[in-house]
Parts: sequence; structure tokens; C-alpha cells
Amino acid sequence: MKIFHQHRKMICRTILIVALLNLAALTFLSIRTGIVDGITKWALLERIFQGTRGKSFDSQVKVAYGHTGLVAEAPPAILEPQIDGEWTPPDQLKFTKLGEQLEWKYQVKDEWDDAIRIPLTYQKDPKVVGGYAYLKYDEKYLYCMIDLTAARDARKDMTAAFVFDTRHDGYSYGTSEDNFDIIIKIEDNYFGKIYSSVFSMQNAPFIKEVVAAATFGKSPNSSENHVKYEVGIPVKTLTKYPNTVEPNRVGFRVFGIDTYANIYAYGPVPSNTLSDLLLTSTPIPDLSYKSLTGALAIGAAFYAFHKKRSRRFF
Ligand SMILES: [Ca+2]
Ligand SMILES: [Ca+2]
Repeated sequence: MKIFHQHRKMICRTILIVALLNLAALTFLSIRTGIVDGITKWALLERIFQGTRGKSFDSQVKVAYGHTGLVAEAPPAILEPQIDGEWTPPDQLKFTKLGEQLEWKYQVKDEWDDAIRIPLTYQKDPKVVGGYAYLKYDEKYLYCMIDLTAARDARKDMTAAFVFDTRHDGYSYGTSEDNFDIIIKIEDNYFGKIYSSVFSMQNAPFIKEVVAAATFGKSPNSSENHVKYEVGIPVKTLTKYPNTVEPNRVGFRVFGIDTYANIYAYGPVPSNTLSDLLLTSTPIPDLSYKSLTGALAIGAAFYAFHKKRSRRFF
């Protein structure tokens, strides 16, 4: 007890600080958790600390033959993109059903701000990044922007492509109906307007309902003109032959081809192995803005409170 009395001031102060920090953390999280049903605090906490935005990462998942365990997490969309091959101005876009429910929806200021961004690396030298793929989804489509910064001109036969193993039970070309590709090919570049076609070499389900557009120009990733593709793949294409163990996880690869010597891909080498695509339930908030103002507000409140209390009790 003597020790307690000697250090009472310090102990009380420590308890107060810990309590306040907890309160601040909970308030901070509840701002986020209050917004969407089904999002656990833990999931948000994980996302905040992993900083998955713009990143892909190695995950300890049990992988099927032909898979690597490399995982790209696609979040649910807040803004519904317009498949026109461009970064469409946000005032021309509408919110998805989920987006409408979110208090912080107006902080998503860019068509692909709410998507995961994964680097497309040069297959002969993985240190070279030739562009980025952005991924997000809603109840209708898996959306993708392939910003191929390395492709500095737009020529016939340039392609962007996806490979899927939707059952996630192993991939080998042409061996099973759940193993398929979706290819977007540039057919013509006529006075700056790019005409493209969509097809599959392996009978992708609902291939006729895949929407795609390509353009040539600048983007947030490069001020040099380059090729961009925007694609909407129907969700039912990915769920016709589903992964029964984990329906939101499929085998996946995305790539853009500049020339056939220059392939930029997300996914392992050799190309008959696939990474994973995981459709997550957590939207990506604009952390850069939220976390800064949140931290400042919490810091200011803590300082004011502590100063006031310290005069009275300590
Ligand atoms: Ca667009
Ligand atoms: Ca398969």
C-alpha cells in the first residue's frame, strides 16, 4: 500500500492515459464500424494495420496445385465505374448500393480510389513495373482498370488478359470448364479511337456479357500517353463453377502485353501457375484523409482533457 501511495499520482495518470487511448481507439474504430453491416472491428483493424491499399501480399493459405499463395484482395466498390477506358470524372459516376450506405462515401474522389492497386511486373525482370491493375467488385461485376504505362503506343493485336481457375482446384490449359481466359485485344487505332474485341480461348462462361474499352492517353500513374483498358467481368462468370470450399477465392492472373516479348503481369512465373483473387467484404476507406484528421482530433481532445483534469486532481 505504501508503494501505491508513493506512486499514486503516476498510477492514476497511467490508468487515465490507457483508458483515454482505448476510448480514442474505440471511437476511431466505431466511426468506421458504424458504417457497414457485417464489417467486424477486427477486420477493419487488420486492414488499417496491414495497409492493404495498393498492395498485394503473400498469405499463408493452403494452395491447390498450380497456385502460389500470392493473394490480391479486391474490395467491394463504393463508386460504380464507367467502362469507357478512361479515369471517368467522379461527377459522372454513381455510388453502388453499398456506397450509398456509407457516411464517408464522398471521400472517394476518384473512379479507382476504392479499388486495390496491384503492380504488373515485367516477367523477365520482376523489379520493373510496367503498369497497374485496379480491382473492385459489386453484385454485378468484377471491375478492372489495367493502366499499362509501359505501352507507349497503341497497336493492333496488343492485349490485356485474365486467367481464372474458379474452383481453385488447380489450373491447366483447356482441361476443365472452370479453367478459362478472358482476352481484350486491340483491333484498330483509328484517328486516336481504339477499337477492341473480347474473346476467350477456353469457353469462359457468359463471355458475351463481358464489357471492355481501351483508350490511349495519360493517367494518374503516368503523364506519358499509354494504353489503358477498363473491363467488367460478370460475377456469374466467376460463380458458375464455384470454389465450394471458399466461394470468394478463385485462381487468378491478370496481364497486359505490349509486344509478345514484353509481358507485364500480376502473377507468378511460369504462367501456368496462378495467384489468388479474394473478394473481400471490407471497402477501402480513404485512410490518408481519415487517419490524419482522426489522429489530430483525438490528439487535441486528449491534450485539452488532460490539461483540464490535471489542474483539478494531480
Ligand atoms: Ca472509366
Ligand atoms: Ca480448376
